[in-house]
Amino acid sequence: MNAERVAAFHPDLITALRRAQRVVVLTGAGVSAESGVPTFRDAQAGLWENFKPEELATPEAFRRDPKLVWEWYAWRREKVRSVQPNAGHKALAAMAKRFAEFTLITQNVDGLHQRAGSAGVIELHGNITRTKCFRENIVVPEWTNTGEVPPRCPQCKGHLRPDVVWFGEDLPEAAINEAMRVSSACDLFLSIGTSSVVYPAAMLPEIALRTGATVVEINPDETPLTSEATFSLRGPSGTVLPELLRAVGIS
Ligand code: BJW
Repeated sequence: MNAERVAAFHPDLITALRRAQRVVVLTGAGVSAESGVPTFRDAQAGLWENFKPEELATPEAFRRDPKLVWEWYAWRREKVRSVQPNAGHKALAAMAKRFAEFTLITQNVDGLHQRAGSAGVIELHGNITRTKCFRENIVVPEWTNTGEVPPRCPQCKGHLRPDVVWFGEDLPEAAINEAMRVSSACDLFLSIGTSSVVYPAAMLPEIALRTGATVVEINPDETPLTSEATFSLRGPSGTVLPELLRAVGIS
């Protein structure tokens, strides 16, 4: 594709972007897909192809087989370390500077928005690069590597686990509260690269719609949000976002 091409977007969408004062963006795994990070519900590769992510990302799975779950996250952590932010992450970092208020909320645990230059990112589901104690629920920055998998907490000798939010666990309170506050007070909400099936994150565009915001979805596939969104743009975020910004005159 010619990088200079500017796709035709609905004129009302361009107007909404040009007029927006308070912008909220919610991202999901699709935003990192073009960096080479498999999306959450993608088929797992190699060693992990026989496991369903939904069945590994739970406290019950960790209790049942802590070694298996720790190793899955160790494999994913290495993957994340080996990749770079893509054009979609960079477009969002550039957008922040162009609106009076701009909040980036992510469900992703890979830290790629921050590496692309986004500041103040609200991480709803934690961060895979941090580790915490399963028993005490406190972040553990360092531990002695004895070869045991998972390693043990230096304080209580309980198992360590990734500092991410598993199914059935509460989201970090400050993060979800702030996400709901900005979603109910924005005039433009973008939902990008998420299947819109995991709550409470999937509630955020619903809140924005109810309070009268323009809601724009960017995704190659339809989701439960598609029929509700004001505009739904079909395509990969690493292409659609830069094109949209060029059309609005932001990049
Ligand atoms: C592209 C692309 C490209 C591809 N460009 N796009 C209300 C109703 C029903 C259920 C519940 C409810 N409230 C709570 C629940 C239960 C549960 C839930 O939502 N279950 C549903 C699945 C039914 N929620 C919870 O348990 C949450 N906790 C909670 O609510 O606490 C209170 C409570 C406690 C006890 C009982 C009940 C309530 C916690 C949710 C935690 C989610 N954690 C995970 C794992 C994080 C760690 C890890 O990564 O391993 O977060 S699950 C997983 O899903 C991960 C993701 O952040 C999250 C969302 O996935 P995402 O980002 O949408 O990825 P995909 O793979 O699903 O989709 C990718 C999309 O990208 C696709 O649409 C592609 O088309 C698209 N795409 N290429 C743009 N290039």
